Amino acid sequence: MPERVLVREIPDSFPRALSMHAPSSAIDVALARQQHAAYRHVFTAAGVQEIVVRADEECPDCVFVEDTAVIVDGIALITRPGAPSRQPESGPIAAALAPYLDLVHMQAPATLDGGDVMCAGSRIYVGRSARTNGEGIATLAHTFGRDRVVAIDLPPGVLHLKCVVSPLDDGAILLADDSLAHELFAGLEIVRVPREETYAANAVALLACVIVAEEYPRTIAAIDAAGHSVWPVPTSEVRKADGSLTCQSLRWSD
Ligand code: CIR
Repeated sequence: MPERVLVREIPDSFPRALSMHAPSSAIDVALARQQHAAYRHVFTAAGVQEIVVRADEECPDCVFVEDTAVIVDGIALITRPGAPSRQPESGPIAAALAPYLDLVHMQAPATLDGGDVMCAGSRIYVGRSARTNGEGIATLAHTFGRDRVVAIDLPPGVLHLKCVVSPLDDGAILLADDSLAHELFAGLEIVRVPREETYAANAVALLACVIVAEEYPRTIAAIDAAGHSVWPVPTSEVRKADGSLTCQSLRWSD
């Protein structure tokens, strides 16, 4: 259970956020902010202390704070996000984390998006992707321990590792069907997400509940059957910018 959560406000420039495919309709910033508030409410209702960083209009993607840091065992690795337009996002997040955590700063030419990193069991899985390069993976391994880090080549078209897999609890993960080989996650219980609900494989597990994208009934039923209570939230606007749930926060205990 995280004690703290860091989120960042949505800028007016959010409709200019990166996306792999043009959305069918433009991002509605007011609706995006309502949906962000619904997401944030789950944490505060669970008693998690919230730290809020102000939006930066020059950074349309700044709500996606997960990509700017990887937090493990009291250390925050401040990343160089793989998209150059997103690299200025890391500085203000580092400043906001500094009172709570020891910071390590990734150096060029390394790039890594936090969305490519998943801690599950004793391991740290990292996706090699269009955003995360070999030097980024080497920095992750150097920072947190080579023995714990498992690198996975992502299939083409998958933006981040956690688009298809996310942790449910210490011993279980949610994994989209037909995405990654189950053998990669030996020792972990796999809760399967049907291929047509792949988007819902990105969920945020708190002690009290699991935050899941609404409108994915088979995934919600699978998480429920695995013994977790589910808190569905709306995601239509972040999804237009290739965002989902884990990417909207950084979570840790200190
Ligand atoms: C991007 O392309 O970088 C953003 N529009 C979306 C980032 C989503 N981040 C994540 O899933 N960790």
